[in-house]
Amino acid sequence: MSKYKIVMVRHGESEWNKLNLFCGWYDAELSDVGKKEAESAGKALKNDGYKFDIAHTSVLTRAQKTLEAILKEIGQSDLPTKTSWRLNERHYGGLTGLNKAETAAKYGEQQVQIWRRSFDVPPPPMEESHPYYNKIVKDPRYAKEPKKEEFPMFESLKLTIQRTLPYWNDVIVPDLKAGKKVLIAAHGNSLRGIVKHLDNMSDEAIMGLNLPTGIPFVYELDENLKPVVSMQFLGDPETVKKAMEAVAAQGKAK
Ligand code: DG2
Repeated sequence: MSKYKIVMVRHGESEWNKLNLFCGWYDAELSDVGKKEAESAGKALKNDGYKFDIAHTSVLTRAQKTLEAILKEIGQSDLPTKTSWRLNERHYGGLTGLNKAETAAKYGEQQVQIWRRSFDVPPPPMEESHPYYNKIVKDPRYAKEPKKEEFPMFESLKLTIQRTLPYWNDVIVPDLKAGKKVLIAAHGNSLRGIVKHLDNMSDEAIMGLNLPTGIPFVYELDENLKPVVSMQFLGDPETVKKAMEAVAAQGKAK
């Protein structure tokens, strides 16, 4: 029997999604399309009568602006919100800022597929000479956390899950167990990590999952936090399918 309900959403299209660049911890803004997607996500939630007690989001602007737009649409702009680097996108290391299609043309689509979707093969590290190294490492929002020794220079999905799951278990689950209605606005890969955990997906199965931007999805969980309803998108299935395929295709050489 369903005891808990949680809604998750990947942020709307970012400027770097639009340019098809590996983004990771680079703090890209939402594109105009992304702003519209965020508004539509809010409208879809409003149409279905959703109200929340708490929201969780990452440190990154694209997730926070998406959340803001959603909350505005549902008339809950003052909703208590917790922010954590643990919900950030996976750190794309040395790939950050590279064009996904150009990288596929250079290294092969198979290699890019491994970097984007394998469970435990990490991208190359972000070296100090990387053009975005200082912008990310010296960002004042990371002054307190993550600690120097846990600040990533690259992350596979496995490593992303290792830092996201403690937040799920220690912060989000207690909110659910306290009876709160929870909304998470985060990223393609931090959410894939949570989904893998909830649905107990194999390392192979998670490779095939591409989350679309700006389409909320719902999980209903039983008292043991096992899904009764898994990943139910608030959108028509054909649109969701096409949006997922478009994300998968970002790693194809042009
Ligand atoms: C994308 C995900 O993250 O990229 O970092 O480029 O969700 O923050 O837009 P998001 C990025 P893929 O893993 O789909 O290539």
